[in-house]
Amino acid sequence: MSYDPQNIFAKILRGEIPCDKIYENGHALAFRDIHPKAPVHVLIIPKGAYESSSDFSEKASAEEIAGFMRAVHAVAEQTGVLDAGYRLIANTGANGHQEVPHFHVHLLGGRPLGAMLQAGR
Ligand code: DGP
Repeated sequence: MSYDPQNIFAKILRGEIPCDKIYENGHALAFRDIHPKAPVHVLIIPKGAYESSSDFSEKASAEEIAGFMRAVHAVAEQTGVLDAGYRLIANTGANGHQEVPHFHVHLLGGRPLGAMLQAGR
């Protein structure tokens, strides 16, 4: 699978579609999820064209990875969830239920989130 430059997050990065921006640095952009599942639900995406978590971890430079992770921390700090805690999710591929083929991490918080997954094999 090759990166699709017409995916919705690529359009947000190019400014073709608006977003509720929370934070931006040289390597990452963070904005509120359009369908929030918690009081705080922010998506953090790299500015580079990476389709998934695997693609990003395999191919991104050390600077891109550092910039991305710093953005995750900045969002946690800015949204006030550092002390109470929060959850990071990176849905990847078909079994991971990844809908948008541009790597993104969901940062969720603002209430107790319960167990990570329902039991099941
Ligand atoms: P997933 O690929 O399943 O990890 O989740 C994609 C998320 O992206 C989903 O929670 C909804 C969100 N989303 C989809 N389209 C848009 C959009 O145009 N704007 C924003 N802010 N979020 C979007």
